Formats: sequence, structure tokens, C-alpha cells
Amino acid sequence: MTSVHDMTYDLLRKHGVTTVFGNPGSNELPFLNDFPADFRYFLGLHEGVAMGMADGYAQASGKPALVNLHSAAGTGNGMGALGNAWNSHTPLIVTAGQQIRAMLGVEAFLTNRDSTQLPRPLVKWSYEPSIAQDVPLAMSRALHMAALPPSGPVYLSVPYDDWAAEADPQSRALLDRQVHAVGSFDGASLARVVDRLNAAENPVLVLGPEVDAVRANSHAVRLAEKFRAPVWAAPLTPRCPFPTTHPYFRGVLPAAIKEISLSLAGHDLILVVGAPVFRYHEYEPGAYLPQGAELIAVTSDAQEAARAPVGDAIVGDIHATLQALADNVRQSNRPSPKPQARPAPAEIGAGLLSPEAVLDVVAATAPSDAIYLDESTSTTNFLWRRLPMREPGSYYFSASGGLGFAMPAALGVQLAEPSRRVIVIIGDGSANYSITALWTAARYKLPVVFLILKNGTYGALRWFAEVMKVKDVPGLDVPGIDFVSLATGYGVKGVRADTADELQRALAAALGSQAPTLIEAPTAAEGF
Ligand code: TZD
Ligand code: CA
Repeated sequence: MTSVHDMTYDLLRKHGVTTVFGNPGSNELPFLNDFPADFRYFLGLHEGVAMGMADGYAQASGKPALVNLHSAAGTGNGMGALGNAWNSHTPLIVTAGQQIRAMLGVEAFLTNRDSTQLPRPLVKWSYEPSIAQDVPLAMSRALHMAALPPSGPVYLSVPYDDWAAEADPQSRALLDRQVHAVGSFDGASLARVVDRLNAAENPVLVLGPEVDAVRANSHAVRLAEKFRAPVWAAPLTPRCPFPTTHPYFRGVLPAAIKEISLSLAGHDLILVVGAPVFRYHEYEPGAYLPQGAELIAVTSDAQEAARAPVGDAIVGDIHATLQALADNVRQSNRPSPKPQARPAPAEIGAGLLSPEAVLDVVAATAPSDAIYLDESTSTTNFLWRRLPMREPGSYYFSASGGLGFAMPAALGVQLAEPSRRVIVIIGDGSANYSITALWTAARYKLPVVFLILKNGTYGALRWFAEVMKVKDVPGLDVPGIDFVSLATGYGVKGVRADTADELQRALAAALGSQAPTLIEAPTAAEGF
């Protein structure tokens, strides 16, 4: 006989999903029983870490990742991370162990009550099989649901006695099933869009995370160059869709209605690819679009398309669509967009380093294909201007704004991209949410560099307090944290760097090492 356990592992193996991220409890032990030698398990000491790692791994590899959490408590701890995964369309299969079926009715200790409700609305699909024999089918469905566009997280709760049950032999048919989404232009609709693009006099491109997720970056460059259009990254983009060193690159759009209009003023056509229209944050009311501009958005997500307040939208495969547009748009003879001035090198005085000075050291020291995980909330704009990001998959940021993403996600990214160096640029506030990721980095020898900008405060919230005109707000400072000691306690080498020279040396040493390093750089809290 084949057990539900073995059938499910066969299925996962067939899908290439042999890496499991998790934090176990008693309900999960039967799933982990006889863990096959060709599978890998990465332990996170908090569910936010297990989820964040899986998110980074899935995003960087482009393939679904499996997370195994403990019942309701574990799921609850993972919810912030689930919000990030939802907003970045990360294909995650989040599984949770349920109590034994015989004791669900009495709601025994560790029962996940109404299990399928708990992760909603941050999953595409949520399920608990009614009988053990449905577990392989449910897992098959979860794998396909997570990956099909728009990709995203799904949730599967499995009573722990199901794993030892006998599988339905017919489940074997699931192993070879393939489910493909296709979806590109038919000839007539392609021609209509291309005509609109060709007719534009002063177009602009706005590119979002999906372009990087499907690795259509080079088609984006080709389109921009044929189209001779300047390129913005979409507001709050969690990935970098276009080389920031390209002369057409303009930066990241601000995340406010009015500011976006001002930034795009003068353009008659705005083509948005792979991003919602738009992701706003601070409330500055105004016109959604500049005077006289029309907008066309291309997205894989029907919900994103439907909820946009302006413009037309095309729902389809981003890679195929971008390629078709780049192939078919006419080579423009407009003057090329002028390159933007690079920022002047940051001044280095006698006092604390500025965040700009820290970023200049990183830019000068890191390899050109380095991957950056950004969770330094008040310095993100500086980062985009000062760190060159040329290669696809060079940048990750928490897509829903839930802190605690960058440290664990970096570990997952490093697993998926073992030949590239992964650098986390993180604030001293943000670094606390998933600090136990340091233990996981040490335990599995993942040579990530954690660079902590220590300004002693929740800088972004100080800025926001001014924008929102509130004062005397408690709880905005985080003094007295010794990250070097924390790193040492978790088994990671910790170094403090007070000057640009010390930082350069520490970073070069960290990048030359095959072990993780944490660098604490005290920085000035500017402008708050
Ligand atoms: N909790 C969670 C899980 N996510 C959040 N986004 C916040 C709280 C609120 N928050 C922000 O949105 S930014 C921020 C907080 C607490 C400050 C982060 O401080 P930092 O970076 O030290 O990491 P800066 O550069 O000093 O802003
Ligand atoms: Ca800070």
C-alpha cells in the first residue's frame, strides 16, 4: 500500500518542490515522519521567519515553495508575512497541521478552529480535506493554484492522522498532470494597443514587480529603447524591473495620487506593466492622471485591473505581452530621454555616518550583481538612487509594508541564488521583527550580509508624524539595542562600523566570507 504521506511526497517531488520551510508542533510530526533524504527542511524559530524565507525562495526561484506551520498559533504568527506574499503574488503553499480527526468535534487542545477561515483574505484558496484520501488531490490543487496567474499563496490544513492513511491508488494520476496558463494577445487586440503606443507623442513607461518576477526585464529594456520612453518603477515596487543604471531610468514613483500626476506631467500616454494602478500610501488627493494623459495597464491580475480607478487594462501573461509589444512597436525617432544626474557622493564629516554615505560604501564595495533586500524604511529613496541594480532579481522589499520580511527573505533568496551575494539593508527598528533569522543563517551557513542602519528610532514614523501633523507620539524610539551581541548570541559574526573606512573593511570581509555577517552602522537620524 502507498500511504497518503508517501503519495504526497511523490507529488511534491514531481513538482520539484523538495524544499520545506517550517516550524513544527505535534500536529505536524506525522507529515514530517520519515522525511525523505532528497528533501531539505529549513527551520525558522518563528513562523514569520519560515514564511519570509519561503517567500524569498519562491520569488527568487520563480517556483512555488512549501511552508509547514503549527496549527492556528503558527498560522497566526505567519499572517504578517502572508500579507507580504499576497501582495507580491508569491506562489506559496502554506500547510498547517490540524488535530486528529477524532478530536476535532470536541475542539481538543491545538485544534485549528474554522481552519480555512483563518488565513483569509490573504490566500487565493484555503482548504481542509474532508477525508484523508483527498489529501494528495488537495496538495495537487494547491500546487497548481499557487502557480497559476496571478500566482499567490494558498493554505492547506491537514488533520494529522491523514498522513498514515492508505492513499487512493488513482491519486497516482495526479503526479503527471500538467496545468498551463496561456494568455497573450490575439492579433487584432495587439494591433490596437501597438497603434495607440505608436501614436503617442510623449509616452512614459511605468514598470512593476511582475516584470522582474517573470524575468521580462530585457523585453522591458527593448521596449523602452524602441519606444524612446523614460521609465519609472511603480510606487512601492517590491522588485526592480529595469536596470537602475540605464540612462532612461527615472526612479521610483512616489506613492501618492497627486505626486504621481505631478511626476508624470507632460506625458500623453502612460503604459504600466506588471503593477497595480497604482499602489498609494500617503493620502494626497488630486487628479489620478496628469492633464491630457491616457493610461494602458498590463497585468496578470484581473482584480488589479478591475479596481484601477483610471485607464484601460489588459489582463494577460506579462512575459508574452511585453515581448509582443517590444517586437511590434515602431522604432521611434524621438530624441532619447536624457539621463538623470547621478547624486553627488555623500559628504563624510566627523560625526555619525549619513545613510547616504553608508549606501555609497555599499555601492563601491558590493559586486555588480549583488542582490539587495531593503527594509530601511526612511532611506529607501536614497537606496534606489545610490545602489546600482543591473541584473534581474536584484531587489526585494516587503510588498504589503509588513516589517520582518527582509532578513528571512534574504535567506530564501540566497538559497535560490547561491552564486550571488545577498545584502540586507535594514533599519534598527525593522531588524527586530525577524531577528531569529540570524540563527537560521548561522545554522545553515547562508552567507548573507545583514547591514543594520542604527539611528535609534523609527525614522519613517517620525517623518509620517510630520506629514500627518500629529505630535507627542509615544513609542517611536528604539535606543539601547546591541545588535553585535545579538548576532553573537545567535552564532553570527557581528561587527560594528563607525566610519566609512571601517564599514568598507567590514563589508569587504563579509563579502569575502562564506558565513553570514551582521554589520551594525550607527547612522544619523536626519531630518526628524
Ligand atoms: N509593524 C509591522 C509588522 N510593520 C510595519 N510596517 C510597522 C509595524 C510600522 N512601521 C513602518 O511602517 S516603518 C516603521 C514601523 C515601525 C519604522 C521602521 O524603523 P527602522 O527604519 O529603524 O527599521 P527607519 O529608517 O529608521 O525608518
Ligand atoms: Ca531606525
